[in-house]
Amino acid sequence: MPNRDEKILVVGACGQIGVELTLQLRKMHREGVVIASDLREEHPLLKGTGPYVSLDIMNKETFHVLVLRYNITQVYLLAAILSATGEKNPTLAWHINMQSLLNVLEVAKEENLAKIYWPSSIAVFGPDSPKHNTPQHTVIEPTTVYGISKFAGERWCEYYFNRYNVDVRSLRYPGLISYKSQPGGGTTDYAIEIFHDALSNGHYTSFLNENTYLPMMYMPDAIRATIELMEADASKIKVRSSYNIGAMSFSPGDIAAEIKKHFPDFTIRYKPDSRQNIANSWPRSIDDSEAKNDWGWKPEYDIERMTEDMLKNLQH
Ligand code: NAD
Ligand code: AKB
Repeated sequence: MPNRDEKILVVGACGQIGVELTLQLRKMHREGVVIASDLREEHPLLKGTGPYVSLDIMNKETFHVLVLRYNITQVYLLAAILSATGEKNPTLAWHINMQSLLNVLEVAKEENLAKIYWPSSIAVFGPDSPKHNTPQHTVIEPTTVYGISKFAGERWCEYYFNRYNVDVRSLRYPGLISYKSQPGGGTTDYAIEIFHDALSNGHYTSFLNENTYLPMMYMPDAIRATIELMEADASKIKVRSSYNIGAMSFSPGDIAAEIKKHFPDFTIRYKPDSRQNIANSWPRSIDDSEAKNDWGWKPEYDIERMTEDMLKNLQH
């Protein structure tokens, strides 16, 4: 049951996850409880569904004032620079990914906010981490600036929880596949582009090789995981850095074969670019048994069901 005094701020609400998370949170709460914010103009799907404010999360003072003005009790921080974009400007990616989190954690500490959500990623793992069923606790030596910032962010989350009792919760999302809003510059974006190109011209040129396996998840599972984690009793949250969560693992070859079941004339060509190196450094599949044991995580979508749903929705 949502608490009547809860006031939720989503930062980065116009991005791939933010739009869908905001819409889902608004379904669950009374009108006006969920405030969406972003640097960008309000996303068309959010218009008319609730309050929207323009916010640069890098400005701690403005954020702090907003928290006080709206009596915010929970923050979902989704603003970040993703893996592929991060490699183009590493110092900017580090600055934005770290400072945004520190601003939120500091204000959460100062104002005693009830709960914070901040996502990490499978990008925390590096080439020396086990590739198959990568465990929760293992070698973590990321080689991308995005992964380094996510790993440092996880340490900060655990630190603020242990030192200041800030109830911050986190998931290491796999690559997320969705149709409502565009992806924001990641290495797993191919798995979304392929659907759009399959429908618009029957062909896709993949920037990853045919056999590049990566952990993936359909957006409805990711949104549900986020909300289930945030609603779980605090006593169940044993991992205060960030939880591994998984759903499926596939390669560009696999997803092309799945699309071909629906469109037999679909063709694919492989032309790997610099994103191949990023993908090579990441796990192929994830062990999410701690999330399953601690707070009951269970994915619903596999590659078949996800492909069917993506194609159905993109054709409407
Ligand atoms: P996205 O790039 O689609 O969205 C990020 C949003 O943040 C954008 O709308 C952007 O305008 C906004 N933003 C950027 N800088 C800002 C600032 N200074 N102030 C306010 N807003 C700002 O990203 P996403 O895919 O929705 O990812 C959200 C979070 O989830 C990120 O932390 C990302 O690392 C993480 N994540 C995403 C995936 C995925 O596959 N999408 C996988 C793992 C982790
Ligand atoms: C990316 O590819 O950068 C993201 C991620 C897995 O964190 N989708």
